[in-house]
Amino acid sequence: MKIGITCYPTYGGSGVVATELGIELAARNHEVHFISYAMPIRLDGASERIRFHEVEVTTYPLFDHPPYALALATKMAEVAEQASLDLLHVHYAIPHSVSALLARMMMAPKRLPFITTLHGTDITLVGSDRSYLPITRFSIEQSDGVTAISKYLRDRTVKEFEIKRPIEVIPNFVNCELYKRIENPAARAKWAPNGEPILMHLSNFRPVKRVLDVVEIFALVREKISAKLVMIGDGPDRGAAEHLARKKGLSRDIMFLGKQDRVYEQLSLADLFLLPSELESFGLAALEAMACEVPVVATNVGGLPEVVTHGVDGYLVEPHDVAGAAKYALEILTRPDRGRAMGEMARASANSKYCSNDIIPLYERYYEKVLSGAGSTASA
Ligand code: GMT
Repeated sequence: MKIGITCYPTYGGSGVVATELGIELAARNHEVHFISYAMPIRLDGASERIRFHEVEVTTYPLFDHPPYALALATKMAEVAEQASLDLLHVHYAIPHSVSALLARMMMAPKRLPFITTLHGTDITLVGSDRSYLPITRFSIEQSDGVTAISKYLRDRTVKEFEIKRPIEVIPNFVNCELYKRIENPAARAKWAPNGEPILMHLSNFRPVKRVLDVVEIFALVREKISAKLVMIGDGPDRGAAEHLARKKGLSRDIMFLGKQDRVYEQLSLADLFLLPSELESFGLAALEAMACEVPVVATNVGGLPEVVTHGVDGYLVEPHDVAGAAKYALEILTRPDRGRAMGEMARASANSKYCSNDIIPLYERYYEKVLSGAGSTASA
């Protein structure tokens, strides 16, 4: 198949999923065309069957806000024509599904179906804002196929947007051959020279991730035991988190690495992963940690209970419950045997439910279904 993929190319779960999907599809002999304003992170010349098409947004003094959605629609139609695309697959509804809808109309009478994958904040935060809700609902209804990355997100979309059409749940995935535990004592020793346990967090440091809670949880852990915290990623709350770390006298114990390319190398070094988000439609970072045999302490929100099983491969607490999270963190870190056993369960869960080898064929089958014209009808 010839597939056009559009996503946000920046540091964030939906862009990562879209990029990894494109790489996996190319490895399965599909031709993949990424259409976005910049080369997606993690897409570094991955395959000769992958092309990148940059959307250039012309500005003009009249435009306070250059109309990216229109430039994107134009580029989608152009690429579809030149590369004879079979379909477009857009990640994150706003504004990508609207651009795809325009591109489909521009291509008529040639057929250019499009699939929208919902990732989370496109529904729960941005999409539910009154200024975007009607057009988000319209573009979902108009899509030739719609997928959501968790049951939670599908159900919430159907309820809040009063969607009548079927939405297929295709969960996020991880490359289980790449994301696996590789012991590296020398690398560990750089962060934890005295064999301290290592806690880790990875996100885009947006308010929804509650990175200050990560620091607070660590501070409570640190009151009881020696430990180190590694923070991976960057975003609006990084400065506040660094400030809090300094205020608590923990600068030597907390390392802020910023954005990293091969996060599996770091995740493999962790003893515990913290994800105390206010909301998480799936929690891809938690899954990536689990694949590396790292147990997770996360919040009992959104799609996270579909990923983390409380008491088996991690623990779930209510949002803002810093003390509860610290208690569970200590339970894991002070009993390394328990931590390792939970880590192995985490890997087993990732392996059995979320490996790319099992999930990518679900996308391929869904593409075929949409191409056959059956994407808007319920599965048998
Ligand atoms: O919050 C983020 O990490 C960004 C956001 C995105 O769209 O880039 O992430 C959403 O999509 C990820 C990939 O499907 C999910 O793993 C995240 O749970 C989801 N974020 C939220 O729901 C807050």
